[in-house]
Amino acid sequence: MTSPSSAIAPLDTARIRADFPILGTLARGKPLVYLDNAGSSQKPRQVIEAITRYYESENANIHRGVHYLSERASELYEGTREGARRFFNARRAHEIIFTRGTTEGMNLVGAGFAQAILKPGDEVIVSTMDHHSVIVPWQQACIRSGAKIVAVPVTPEGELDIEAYVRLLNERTKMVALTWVSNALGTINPVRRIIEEAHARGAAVMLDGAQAAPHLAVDVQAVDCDFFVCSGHKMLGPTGVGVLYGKETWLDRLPPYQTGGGMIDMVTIEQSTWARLPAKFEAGTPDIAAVVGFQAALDYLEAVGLDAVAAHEHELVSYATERVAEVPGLRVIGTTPNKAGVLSLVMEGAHPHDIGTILDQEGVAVRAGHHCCQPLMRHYGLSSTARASFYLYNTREEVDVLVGALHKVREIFS
Ligand code: 7TS
Repeated sequence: MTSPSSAIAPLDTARIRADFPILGTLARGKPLVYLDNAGSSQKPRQVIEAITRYYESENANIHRGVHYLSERASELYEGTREGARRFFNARRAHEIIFTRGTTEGMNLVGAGFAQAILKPGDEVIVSTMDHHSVIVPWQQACIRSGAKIVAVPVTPEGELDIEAYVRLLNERTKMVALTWVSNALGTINPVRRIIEEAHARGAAVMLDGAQAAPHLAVDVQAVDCDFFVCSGHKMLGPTGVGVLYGKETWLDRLPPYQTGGGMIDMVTIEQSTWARLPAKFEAGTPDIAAVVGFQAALDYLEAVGLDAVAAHEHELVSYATERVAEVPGLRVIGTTPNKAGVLSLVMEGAHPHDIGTILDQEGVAVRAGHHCCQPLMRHYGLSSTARASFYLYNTREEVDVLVGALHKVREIFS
């Protein structure tokens, strides 16, 4: 595996764990070993307290009232927009749109392209390793607009076939929508190269950052993506909030996704004009408390440092990869050296759901299933895998518990 810079100090996991009340839970009578972080991360006290504080002393609707609380709530909400701008290094705060999460952001842009950009004969590129929340919105955008959808193939190690990608690009390609970090394999895709190749042919690029934002430092200007989406709940934040970043020039070209209060300029019974960015894409009352809590999550990640998080996960996944090799009949799916903290496993003679259930009896939480990546599973001739996914609060000792539990699975199914 490629090693992270040795200059990065190791994380103080004991101190970090003390911030996460849920990690003290007993699951099935055993200390919880939470390894379903790609599904959703746990929340530090700082996030939980920000949400409580909001409801106890800051709650009102935003952008509407002239009163004290409404001003306070609006300040907090817009403060997070600026916080997210800084966190992802967007040029302008109004290029940050709050959504419910990755899925909603992808649908917003897909629907806008179907309505305003895509024409019959145009092409959209996705990849075989993408999450359904990339594939399905773009597939539907293509069905609606008469454009054609094509997919970049995946190599046996679980990397994108970049030569095949370059061959798929042509002057009809309008959009390349891809997962930055695979939730099923952990593969970190070479997005800089992917974007350069797309831009050279005039295609826009939308990155699914659901698994990138929690685990590595994201700089949207440095990678030069046109759109980027992520989910707060996977990066220590609450459910109900996500970020859509879009370059101003692109967001200005897209029609609103939802209409109603807060997103208009002028309304008559027959027609309406739209507010400027970002309001144009934020119809109705958003999940204000979640946006407030999200800022506390960004602050937490910033204080720990994304480079330190990435190095910690790299260390854990390398150790886990070594240790699971001891378990007879166990195979890791996705073996590229350049991967984030995801370990997808299959075992001869044992169904992934059985693996998940037996691990659960040991207090170990993993996910078993297709991970919303059916085309990828089909590529491997599998219906599902058992997936352990790591985060900043996980430890080597927890990897040892996982490996011990996998040995039990082996005994039961041998
Ligand atoms: N893209 C990727 C790469 C993801 O991992 C997920 C969620 C999504 C998009 C969708 O995010 P949402 O917040 O809008 O639901 N992935 C997973 C997972 O791997 N297990 O549960 C959810």
